[in-house]
Amino acid sequence: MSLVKLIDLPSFGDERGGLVAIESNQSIPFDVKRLYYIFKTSTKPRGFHAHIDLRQVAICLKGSCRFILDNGFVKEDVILDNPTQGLVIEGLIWREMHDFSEDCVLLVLASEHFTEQDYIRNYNEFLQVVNQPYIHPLSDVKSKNIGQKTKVWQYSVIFPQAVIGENCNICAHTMIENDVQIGDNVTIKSGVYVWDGITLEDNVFIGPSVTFTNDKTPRSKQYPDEFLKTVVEQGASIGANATILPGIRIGQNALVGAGAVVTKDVPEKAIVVGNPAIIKGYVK
Ligand code: T46
Repeated sequence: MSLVKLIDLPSFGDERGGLVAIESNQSIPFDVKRLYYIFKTSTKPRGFHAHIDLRQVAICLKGSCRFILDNGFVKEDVILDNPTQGLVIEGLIWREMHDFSEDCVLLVLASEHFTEQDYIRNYNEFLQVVNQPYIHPLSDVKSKNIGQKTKVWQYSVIFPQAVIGENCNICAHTMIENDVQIGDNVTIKSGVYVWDGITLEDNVFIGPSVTFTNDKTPRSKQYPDEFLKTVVEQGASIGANATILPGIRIGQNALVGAGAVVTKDVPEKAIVVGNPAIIKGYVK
């Protein structure tokens, strides 16, 4: 989706001249609490900040200027030179204004009263905020070791010592215990419990309701000194409902078929299916 959101303002111009009518919550998509205008502009650029909560519509009443909008991943440019058009700026967007014409008059309608606390004026700080992990409010996440851009969805429980890398997707209804290492770009679909002793390396995909285990002889209230270690190596994928018995290594880029019961190590790039899982071939 483009960062540049232009709205056409209701315009009633006729042979007598132009007339634009602006109304809160109608032509403008929020309650306008403040307006300000920038005029007698110089060639110096302005802006260079983001807002945490503010929604704004910028309208160039006279002349022109160029906005750069940046969400931390992509940057887009737009020239404002039309008083019947408004640029909506909302969400965490770094904005810069350049190339003001001498006669530029820029009107900005804002959803909140002025507060300096709402500004992020340092670009690195902005990038940190944009990239911070997204933790859904209905999850229970105790770990502080969660990488940038990782998303944790509803009803996920993450224990305090778990380590999770960057850009992972931890879907709803999952649990991740303490002695767990998860690399970058890992996807864990819903209904997966990642117990103590399990490592998922970078780019691993764990399908829905995959079952991991960590004890060959489980007895209620009896705990081994250490749980058996399972490692899913880089780029491996495990299909829905597969069961991985304890202490197993699944090799790089291997593919485990849906419903397979994996009872021994899986070599690199092997495709395994069935119960007990056997090698059906190798990925190219
Ligand atoms: C934005 C872009 C498009 C106030 O006291 N009240 C106000 O309502 C405003 C807008 C500014 N100020 C003060 C804060 C600064 O001490 O005016 C001074 C200049 O503001 P700033 O340097 O932020 O101006 P610009 O042109 O760089 O940015 C402005 C808006 O501040 C900002 O919200 O999105 O226009």
